[in-house]
Amino acid sequence: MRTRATQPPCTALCVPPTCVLSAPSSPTPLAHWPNTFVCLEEACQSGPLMCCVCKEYGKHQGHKHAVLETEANQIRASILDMAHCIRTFTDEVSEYSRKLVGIVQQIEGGEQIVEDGVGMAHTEHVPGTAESARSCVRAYFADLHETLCRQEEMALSVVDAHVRERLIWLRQQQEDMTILLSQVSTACLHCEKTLQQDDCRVVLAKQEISCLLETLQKQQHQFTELADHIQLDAGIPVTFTKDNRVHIGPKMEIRVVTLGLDGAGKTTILFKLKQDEFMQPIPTIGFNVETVEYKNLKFTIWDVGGKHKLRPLWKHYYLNTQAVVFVIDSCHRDRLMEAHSELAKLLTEKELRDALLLIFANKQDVPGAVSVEEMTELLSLHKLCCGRSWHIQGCDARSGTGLHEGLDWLSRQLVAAGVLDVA
Ligand code: G3D
Ligand code: MG
Repeated sequence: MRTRATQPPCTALCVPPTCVLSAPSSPTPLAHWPNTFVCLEEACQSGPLMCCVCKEYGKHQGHKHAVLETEANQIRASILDMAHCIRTFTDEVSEYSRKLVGIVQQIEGGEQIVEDGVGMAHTEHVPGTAESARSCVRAYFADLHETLCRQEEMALSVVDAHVRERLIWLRQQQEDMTILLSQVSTACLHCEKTLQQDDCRVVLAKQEISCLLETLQKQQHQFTELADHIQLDAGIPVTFTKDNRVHIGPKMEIRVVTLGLDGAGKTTILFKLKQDEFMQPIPTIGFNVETVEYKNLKFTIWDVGGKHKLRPLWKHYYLNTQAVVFVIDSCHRDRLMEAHSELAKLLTEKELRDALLLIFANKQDVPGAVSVEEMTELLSLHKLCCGRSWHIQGCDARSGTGLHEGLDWLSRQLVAAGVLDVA
């Protein structure tokens, strides 16, 4: 018995042109497939089943060659189409693989044959992008290292200068104390000698002794005053700024300039920080300067008049300024654009390039005041202050609300992390 499993079916290509179809007489070898018919063509008889052409095109009816040819041509055309697609696809994959090889080579670098000036070919090492990236990192860190070494040297020279000055002063003090001790012992000797002399000489020495005792008393008084004022302490408290400068001493001095339009509340802020009490401010004609101590920082704050005529003077206060406090009146919406343009001008100043910028959105106590968020939006602060260390803080200078938060931000920006004494 012919089975499907043991022999392949007849294909279209093996079908003879004159294949004749006939209903299989019963019993047939394919009796288990009652609806199929066997091609009676002799060549098909050797196949296991009805040939596929009979199956597709003409059960009982003979092969329809025209249809067969059309179908075959369609298949051929689709094979050709597919072949074209496959070619394109192969080209694309090859191109991609070629690119991959190229990229790997570019990353790894390697030997390349190049011609010299006289046409002699020789191999040359071409650095890959990996090598270039490594060189870039090395150059960056070498630069950083150099900067750090320079900063370290500068910081050490500050410490050395401090130590030198302090030792000079201490040695001077040592010398002064030696002289003082010798003067005291000379006076004591003199007194002792006088004590042993007869009455007449003692009386004669009265003037000299009282002068001596008076001098000694003066020296003692001076010494006590000095000792009260000077704390003998071997400690050298060191603080670092974020730009790696070193500061020696219990308080770090920071120069701040307070700017803003007239009436924004600059003077009120300064007075509030200084005295922690509200004083009726008078319009600032020139400038006010106050020292405000906060945590381990000592802010020297320059409050410069904000009237239109005085604004050209602002630039005289920029030199060595580490921070600008720009005060804005939050309840004066119609002056916001004027404040914006003054701030924009300020930010273009070369001397203030590295200065921190703290913006106080003042008068937040006034109903309807522009909020910090709205102010940030209205003045396009993110765009305006891009690339600079800045912060906007809402405040009310009359009560002092928000002022210390602003100074806290400044402290955090100025002093290297971990060094700030937050006590
Ligand atoms: P300036 O130094 O920037 O020019 P001033 O501004 O400090 O002289 O303040 C201008 C006015 O605003 C003052 O009022 C002051 O009392 C007031 N002011 C300052 N800060 C605040 C605040 O936070 N809230 C409120 N409500 N008023 C404030 P006068 O009336 O004296 O002009
Ligand atoms: Mg003022």
